[in-house]
Amino acid sequence: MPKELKGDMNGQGLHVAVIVARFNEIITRKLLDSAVETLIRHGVRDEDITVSWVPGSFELPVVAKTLAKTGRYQAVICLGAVIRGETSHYDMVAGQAAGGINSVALETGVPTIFGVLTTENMEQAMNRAGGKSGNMGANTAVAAIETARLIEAANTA
Ligand code: INI
Repeated sequence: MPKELKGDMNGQGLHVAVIVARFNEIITRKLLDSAVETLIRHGVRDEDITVSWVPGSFELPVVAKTLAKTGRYQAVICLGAVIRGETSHYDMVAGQAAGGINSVALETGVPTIFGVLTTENMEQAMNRAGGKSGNMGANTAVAAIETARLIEAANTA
């Protein structure tokens, strides 16, 4: 029987950093509220969640790296909204945020969750921030807990 490593969805005792971009705050605040609510629903204590605001999605990776390197957090969640209609440098901001966040995860070993919406327009962003397509903030909270627990299981197996 092969051994299976699994991350459970018990958030008790986890310390989670959430970094959120102020750019398009009308969207990102909804992502934040949903992420925090979902973390708490899975047992993460309110006082074990640290929220940091950054100017835009481009700044998410550097703050994520700083927080991940402290060793105080089992997961880091990055939240932002990059909307194509609003900017000509959409591709650069979105690409650098994604690549940077991935690098933080790989360099530090701390699960660093990509919660940056990349959409064509504001309506699509609204749909994914609590509208008809759910809320990506909640998905990031679930991904953070599961990945943190899986890494814990891998390290203790
Ligand atoms: N930042 C975002 O998070 N979303 C955007 O859509 C966006 N636009 O449109 O440009 C954006 N730009 C700001 C960027 O993230 C940095 O804060 C800025 O370039 C300073 O480094």
